Amino acid sequence: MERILEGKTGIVFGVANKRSLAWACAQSLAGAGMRLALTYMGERMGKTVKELAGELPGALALPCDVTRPETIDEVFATLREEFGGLDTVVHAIAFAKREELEGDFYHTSKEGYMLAHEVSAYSLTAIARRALPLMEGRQGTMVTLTYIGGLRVVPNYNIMGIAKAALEASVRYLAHDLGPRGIRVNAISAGPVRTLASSGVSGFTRILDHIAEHAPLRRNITAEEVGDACLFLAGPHSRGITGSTRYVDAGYNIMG
Ligand code: NAD
Ligand code: 0WE
Repeated sequence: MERILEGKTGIVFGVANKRSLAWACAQSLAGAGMRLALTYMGERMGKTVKELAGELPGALALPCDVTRPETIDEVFATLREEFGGLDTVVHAIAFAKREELEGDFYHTSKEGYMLAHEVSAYSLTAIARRALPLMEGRQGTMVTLTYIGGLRVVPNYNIMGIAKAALEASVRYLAHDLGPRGIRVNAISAGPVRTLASSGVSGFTRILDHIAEHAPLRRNITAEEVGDACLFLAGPHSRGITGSTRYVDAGYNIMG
């Protein structure tokens, strides 16, 4: 691996454990020489994520709950002290109440609708606004994670699909706002991968089997493939790309 991100700094939001797509992104970025901060939610994840950060040279592990904006402020205050500036933000956070991810979408409660959007969509903008002062004049990049359920109907994905549609639109508006400052913003639309979030989904194995049978590559993707796409979108090889959603899904999205 060429160390194309040597001397750069980044933050990866949403590490829960070693299966997290956030962790795969962190490993790819750190492998290219980037110094990282990882964020986790709640002290229960703290121990695991501190151990994971220990595997990456110079990495920090910081608590952050995006429903508590003061915790986002604290993250960026720490980054200013420890890193000075920031080149890359990776956003890999999503949450909806479990009862909203089954049955008919029209049963979605107002509270469940708002929570899914706060955590899974608005948080990207809340983070971007705070990251901006640290990213000024550095050709920075932001990468978020989305899913095909934001574009097409995936049964049971429900309110998360609406939130991902808002997230993908946020990527375009942020790309428009930040482009003049040299900052690029893109999303990776990943195929299904077994993680803490997806293991809580009933019927997830059936979804994996369906992809393995029907995707052009006739297999599922790996977290490492998402990490490497993140490396591409965060690094100089994608310097002409902003505002886009790139599929890392073994080609499944082209199927009719
Ligand atoms: P994960 O459970 O490892 O990661 C989700 C993260 O969101 C966790 O670290 C969790 O702590 C964090 N989070 C939830 N609520 C939060 C809050 N209030 N404040 C801060 N953090 C909070 O699962 P994952 O599958 O790696 O999910 C990462 C991203 O990838 C999500 O945006 C998800 O929608 C997306 N994605 C996942 C898949 C998949 O099949 N696993 C496919 C496409 C996209
Ligand atoms: O974005 C996701 C996961 C999102 C998610 C999952 C959970 C499960 C546990 C958000 N919040 C929660 N809350 C919980 O309490 N994916 C792309 C994975 C996923 O989730 C699905 C899927 C797929 C694929 C939900 C229903 C149908 C398919």
